[in-house]
Amino acid sequence: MKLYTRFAAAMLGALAALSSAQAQPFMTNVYGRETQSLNGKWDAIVDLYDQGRRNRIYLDRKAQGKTDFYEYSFENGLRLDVPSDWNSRMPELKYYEGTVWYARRFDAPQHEGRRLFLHFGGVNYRCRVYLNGEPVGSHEGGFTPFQMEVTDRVKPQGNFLAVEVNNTRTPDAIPAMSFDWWNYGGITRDVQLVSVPQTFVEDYFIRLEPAGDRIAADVKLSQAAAGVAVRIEIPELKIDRTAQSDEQGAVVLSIPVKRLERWSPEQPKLYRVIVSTADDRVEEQIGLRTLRVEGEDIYLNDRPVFLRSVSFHEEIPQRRGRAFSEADAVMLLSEAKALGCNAIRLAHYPQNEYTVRLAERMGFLLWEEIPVWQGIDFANGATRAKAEGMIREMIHRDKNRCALTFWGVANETQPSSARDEFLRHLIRCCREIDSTRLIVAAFDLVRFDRERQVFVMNDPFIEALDVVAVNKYMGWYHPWPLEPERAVWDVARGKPLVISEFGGEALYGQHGPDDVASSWSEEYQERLYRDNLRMFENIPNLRGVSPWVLFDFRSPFRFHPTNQEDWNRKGLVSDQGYRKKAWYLMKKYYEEKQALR
Ligand code: GCB
Repeated sequence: MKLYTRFAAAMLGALAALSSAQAQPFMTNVYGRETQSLNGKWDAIVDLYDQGRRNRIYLDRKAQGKTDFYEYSFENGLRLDVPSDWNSRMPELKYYEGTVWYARRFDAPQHEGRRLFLHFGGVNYRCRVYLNGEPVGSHEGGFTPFQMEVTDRVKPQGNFLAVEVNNTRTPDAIPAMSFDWWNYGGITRDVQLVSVPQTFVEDYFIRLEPAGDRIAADVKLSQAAAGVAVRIEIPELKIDRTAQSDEQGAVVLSIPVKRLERWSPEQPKLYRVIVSTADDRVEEQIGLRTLRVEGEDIYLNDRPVFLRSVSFHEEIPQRRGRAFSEADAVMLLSEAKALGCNAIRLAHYPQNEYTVRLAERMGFLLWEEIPVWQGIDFANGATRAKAEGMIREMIHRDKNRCALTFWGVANETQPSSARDEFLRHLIRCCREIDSTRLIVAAFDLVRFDRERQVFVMNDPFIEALDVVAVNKYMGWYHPWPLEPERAVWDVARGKPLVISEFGGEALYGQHGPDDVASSWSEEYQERLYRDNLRMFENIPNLRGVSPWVLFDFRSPFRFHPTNQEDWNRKGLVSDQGYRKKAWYLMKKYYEEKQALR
């Protein structure tokens, strides 16, 4: 009963978080549904002065009479790939921040008696969607999915879909005015037309209960349909259970399980799970494992774990563009695997579902966060509502991924009562939907206490977290106050601590003295890594490290004309895919850590 109430409350909460102007909550596991891809070449119009809406260009009118004319046409103009970003399409759009209209036609035959939804994996940053000349919804937030029901609006032939996309930075947005990555604009993830029966399996949350001997399965049908038989099958475990939905259209089961092979980075076992009704059937691979924090340790399947992590942005450096495909996910994750990682911090926003799903199959523990990245207007209620929408959308999408270990609520925030209230609210939202993950935030507040000669941090907010994470750039933004091997930490004792960022810049192929930061040399970066790894031995509650960052990435405020050229050069791997010296050092460190297990 208690479980059920929590699930129902979470669903209601998800609804409440979305303002009426926004899209409805979306179905889980869209890739397990009957879909028609709307990816491909779309027509586009660049609308620098935001005149398209006033001129209703989404009507796509054509001159009829002799006196008619329209000062636009989607035909024979700019073409953009979906998914992709516009910045990498041509030099004129490299720095563009503003509005671009996307449009395409599609047919949708054979959907008699079905419900249809337009599903967007991600559009950066805000968008309005128009179908056959009518507005059908809008969304804000560049890194989470949304959907719109279009059942009564789709024609068998000749539909015209227009999307007004805008990536202007604003102080009330998340992220806000400045952030250290490229502000790629566009429809950056898959677009699909999803076809489902009238009453369909909208949502489910399937996981191993903390004691490890039962599987919890919560299912929610799309309509509050009582008395519908909902079946859950896990053939390999010989589980086949059917239960009737209640008056909310919900089913809550707790199923005993024996001889389970648990998911872990070493053995990323997944089971085929089928959720069905007489009308609908959704299938996917789900892993089962337990997770908890006890004292200063993180336990996965009752064994303490040390995170050999790394971060990357959702970017393919060699292509200079947003990552969006499964092939992109293979590239990013293979390099993390080669480094010896068992964990990834997905920086600094929810990345696409291909990456998350493949990471799970490859055996990475995941940290996923929303882009509450410095400079957020914490006192603004509208901003808080946006953050809530994002965190709910992220958890809603990925809660069935057992690889998901951490929900990250913030990166580098300064203490204030407005911040505390904002973040506490986000944590409540997380726990309401999913009480099984560890809540984490990254801080940049560690400083050297000269009197005590130790590193300390003073932010009472850490009490609200399961795991405390620190970004610390010793040897780069902060000179060493003493020898690295004497640098002792007394930070967040009693809780597990993770170094969520450290590192420094080097230009691949550039050689120079290992003690001059401005040499931007591989030798300097390598030494900086060596020093930091030494310091890590003196952090008693250290339970994981995550170098910043796997690849060089594009950032518009990295101005140095020869060493940076709009690139943040902290990558262990260059923009061309070459490994720098520090990569090899880090790999050795991870090999040694693994051997200690
Ligand atoms: C940080 C940020 C990260 C930056 C990094 C840097 O502390 O969390 O997003 O890219 O520093 O390179 O300065």
